[in-house]
Amino acid sequence: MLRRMTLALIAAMLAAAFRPPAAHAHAQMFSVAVGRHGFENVPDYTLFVEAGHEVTLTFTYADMDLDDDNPHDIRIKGPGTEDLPTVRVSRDQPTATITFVPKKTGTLRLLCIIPCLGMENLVGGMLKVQRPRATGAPTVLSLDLTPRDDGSVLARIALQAEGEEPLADMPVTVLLRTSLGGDLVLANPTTMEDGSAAVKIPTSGAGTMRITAYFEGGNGLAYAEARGEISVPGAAVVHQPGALASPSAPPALALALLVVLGGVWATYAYVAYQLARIRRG
Ligand SMILES: [Cu+2]
Repeated sequence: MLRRMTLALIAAMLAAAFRPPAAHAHAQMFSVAVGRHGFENVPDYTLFVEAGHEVTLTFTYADMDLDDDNPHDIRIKGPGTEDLPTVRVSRDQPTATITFVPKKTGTLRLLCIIPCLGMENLVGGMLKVQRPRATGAPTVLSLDLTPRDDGSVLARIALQAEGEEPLADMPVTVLLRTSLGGDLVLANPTTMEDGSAAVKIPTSGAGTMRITAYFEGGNGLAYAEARGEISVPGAAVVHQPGALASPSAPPALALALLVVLGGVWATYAYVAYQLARIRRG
């Protein structure tokens, strides 16, 4: 029964979210490929974990395609990690595990501490230790991102309890993942009668926007989140410079400017002339 409920919830979350959440509450087991292109092939690998709950990281060697061995000594650095082991993955030892309980919220670093091929890609890993998430009756949050004609993006959120029952009057948070890796809170709407909320997100140029919406849970309801990505095209409308900032100012504006400036200088000249006359007098 419980297993069926769990499966149904996972299926619903997968269907609702564009991508499954990075971390499930309390099942903090992660498999991390380690190779010359970075942790999981990216130089800025980031993992979100909950404080106060055990985290298990299983590292797997990802440089098997090289002719030579390229061992990596992996370490977690940051407050409270002094006693953690440094583990090695290599051709002969392709997996290694670190298990620990992050005590405090904050950011821990994940890095390779020996010279290796691609070492520059293995120094920027991060473990973001977050507040423990509320547990309770399962909730499902869905996020839908649609581009609007004015260049902004409309984020529509729906929050439901089990059995698709809408959850009204609940605070949800909409975050933007910035290029620096931080999260920026965009809005904190409250769900309406039908469990929905909508937020207009301004865009600041072309690129991919990564949006996360979450419901904190509490009062017997579990945490829920959904993530989405949307590619924003040229969005030239957003930061259009004023007419005078353009390389060639339109003639009418240039003329107007000339008249105004001319007026100012004429006034100066008149005052100077009057002063000279008074002095002579
Ligand atoms: Cu290495």
